[in-house]
Amino acid sequence: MKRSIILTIGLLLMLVLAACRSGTAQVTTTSTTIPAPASTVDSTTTTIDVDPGASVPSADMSSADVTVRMFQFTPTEFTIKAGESVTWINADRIDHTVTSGTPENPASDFDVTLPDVGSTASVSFEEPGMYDYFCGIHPHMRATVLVESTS
Ligand SMILES: [Cu+2]
Repeated sequence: MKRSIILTIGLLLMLVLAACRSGTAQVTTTSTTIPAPASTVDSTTTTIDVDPGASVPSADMSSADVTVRMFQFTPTEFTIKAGESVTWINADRIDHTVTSGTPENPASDFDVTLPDVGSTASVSFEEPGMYDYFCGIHPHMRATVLVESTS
């Protein structure tokens, strides 16, 4: 019986201690506002336009035969009949030229400059033949005009 009394007292003491502890314990309600994480920002609405054509909204590319864009003549081979002309349009924001021949073997048939975006130049071809040309500023830009006989 003695042992059970001690146990009971012990339990009572523990209960009292527990009651005291909970009584003195301060319940603090924290109202810290957690900012929304950055990951909730909707990144799908961000549109990156990589279309190089968008940089030239005003130039009418359809009026030209050959477009000079991204350091390339397009198409690289253009065929006309003798007496017709070829029109180039510059879709880049830098100067290009349309210079006859090749950098290694320049010709003197034509040499026109396309200053800045939207500029055009035309060359008429009277004699049938194959006319290589390049850009005098960027010699890796090369293309050809094929002039067919009218007969
Ligand atoms: Cu060029």
